[in-house]
Amino acid sequence: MQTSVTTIEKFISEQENRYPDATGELSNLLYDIALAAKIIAAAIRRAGLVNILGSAGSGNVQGEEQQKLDILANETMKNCLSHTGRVCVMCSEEEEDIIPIPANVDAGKYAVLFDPLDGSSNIDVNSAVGTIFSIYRRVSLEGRGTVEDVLQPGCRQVAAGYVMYGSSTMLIYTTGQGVHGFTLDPTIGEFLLCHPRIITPRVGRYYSINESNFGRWDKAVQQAVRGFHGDRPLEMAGKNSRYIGSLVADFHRNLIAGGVFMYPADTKNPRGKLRLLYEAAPMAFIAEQAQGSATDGLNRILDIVPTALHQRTPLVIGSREDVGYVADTLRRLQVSPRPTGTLETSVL
Ligand code: AHM
Ligand code: MG
Repeated sequence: MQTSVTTIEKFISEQENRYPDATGELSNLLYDIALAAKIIAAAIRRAGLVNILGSAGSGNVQGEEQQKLDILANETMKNCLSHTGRVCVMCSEEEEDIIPIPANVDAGKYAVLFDPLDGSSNIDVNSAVGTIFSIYRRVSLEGRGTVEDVLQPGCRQVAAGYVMYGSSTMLIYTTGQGVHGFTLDPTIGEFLLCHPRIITPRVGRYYSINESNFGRWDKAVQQAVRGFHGDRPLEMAGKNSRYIGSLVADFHRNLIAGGVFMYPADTKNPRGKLRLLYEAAPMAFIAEQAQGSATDGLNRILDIVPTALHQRTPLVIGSREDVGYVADTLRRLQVSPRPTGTLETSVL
């Protein structure tokens, strides 16, 4: 039996020790999230057994059906974060407004945003789902946090990550010092380092997109996807298709094996389906830290200045050359109005 392992706690504190000014607050915030992940993972594992699957009968703010585990995951994240004194405000994909911390708790210096259980339509069929989180330093000057603390462009994130509840539970995070992955060992209840410094391949093996939307995309997106089919061999070598319909699982596979995930705008979702703050921005931070990239098709995701908590965005994310190929194709074939509130766009 292996006796030398690196726990997430040891790894984070070793990373932090490199910075003499670090106070440990961000590290502790990451442990809080790791604790929430263990609680959610345990609930998901038990779900099939205790028959708590199924709709809770209440819609979320996007009018989508909310599953019971969505509620449990949302409450778990809030409970693990709100009383620590490290957080000034929270924000969840499942709630309409910002979530203030309790009045009797001192406000901390971080704003935390999360999608407590992404891909929840996959729960009933026992496919992978995940929790996505994003952390910003507060910008409001005093008191409890405000909406201004959460409406920040992704390039200001101090940390982001996701937990994937799959055949095993994994936690992947970045604090801007590379991307690191941990697997939960259920026998000892610890996340153990398994993927230090993840670098995603420059060119991917896979493309991941919901092709049932093909007829609803504009011509430029169709053309880019035809490239992935292998129909434009001079521009793009054909790729294998993989799509689960669970962003965390689709993104994770492509991060490790190389690939591009796309959820473009379509006639049903003219601004895209995925949420900028809870899905696109944190995943974009991770992708860039792994030497991949992320755009809304044309513009860098991390430069978009959010104007609303539940703003949606088209998303093209993954291996750098594949994301660049999509941007080149869209630029050549379409003149798309730039989304409002975009900072100076980085050259891809
Ligand atoms: P959710 O936040 O309501 O779970 O929706 C987001 C999910 C993503 O995980 C996934 O990439 C996408 O929706 C799949 O959408 P579709 O079923 O339209 O392909
Ligand atoms: Mg989601």
